[in-house]
Amino acid sequence: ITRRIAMIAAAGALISGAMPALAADAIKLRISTPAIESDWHAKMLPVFKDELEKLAPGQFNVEIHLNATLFKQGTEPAAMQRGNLDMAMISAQDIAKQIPEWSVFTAGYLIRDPEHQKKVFRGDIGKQFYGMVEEQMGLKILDVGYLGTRQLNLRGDKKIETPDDLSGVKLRMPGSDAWQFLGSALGASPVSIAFGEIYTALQTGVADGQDNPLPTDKAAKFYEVTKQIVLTNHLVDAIFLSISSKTWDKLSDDQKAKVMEAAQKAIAYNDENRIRDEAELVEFFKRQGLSVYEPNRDAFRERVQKAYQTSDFAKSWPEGIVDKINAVK
Ligand code: KDO
Repeated sequence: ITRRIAMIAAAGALISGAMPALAADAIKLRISTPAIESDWHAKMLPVFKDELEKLAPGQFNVEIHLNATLFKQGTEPAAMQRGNLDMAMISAQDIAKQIPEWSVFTAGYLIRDPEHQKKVFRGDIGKQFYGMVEEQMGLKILDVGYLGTRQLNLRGDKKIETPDDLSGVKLRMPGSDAWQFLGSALGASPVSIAFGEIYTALQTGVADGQDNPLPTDKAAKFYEVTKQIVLTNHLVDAIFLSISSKTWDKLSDDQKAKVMEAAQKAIAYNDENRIRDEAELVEFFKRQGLSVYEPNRDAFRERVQKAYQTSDFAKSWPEGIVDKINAVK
């Protein structure tokens, strides 16, 4: 047996010596996400994979796992920290569980629009906050992606003008303190449900509503089981394409640069498609029979901003950070 193993090993060495681009030599990059196939942040992953293959042929083996089949929503950071997962698209809410300063980015009505988001995270503030993630969590954020601007999407047909109108509304939010807090700040009664279970929860009435950006509402067909979309614009949401330092540190400088380049191409693809979609989708939902309208946004903004300013979260925000974020033009 030993001889046979030795022979196989020798043959392997021979083959890999002759063909360095063999898949067996390639660095495996396993990506896990709760995103569904038809949504833009899922569609950007094959873009990442193809770009990386073009830039570094045969050097990487990108494996994409959608629908939270590999890791449950929100457990990806811990999986990457343990070295069980290479890459994921994580949220500020996920990060805030371990780095309380990050909760500033879970606050509603802070980031103004996709452009503001890019400038904040690609500038000095991003450097400071990405540094914390690298040092404290052992994760490297490659780039920020625009997930979209979150809106309310409800089963009932009662018109919503102000946060008071949401009183008693069971609003599905993802399962973490930061998300639940946002639901309460909006005036609703938050219920924690994973992304993959939203459709059924809306269908059966376990939830009266949910909040997601319009492109996701379309991709997940939530319009089939809801009657209205209230354009609150309450959270300009981000996803952070990240890689475990355990994987990142194994790469050569050249490979790092190529992974970064492919990540930025994928993010650009996601952002362009989402921004275009958001401009067009109101009409789509109206054609599906939903009523889509703007509530009293000032009333929502005032209530949500006050809730965050006076929250425990705010106690951990770096001094002056809100002013600094506001000042980014
Ligand atoms: C959601 O569960 O509502 C959410 O939009 C939260 C995001 O942080 C992100 O996890 C997203 O779901 C998934 O990628 C599914 O689109």
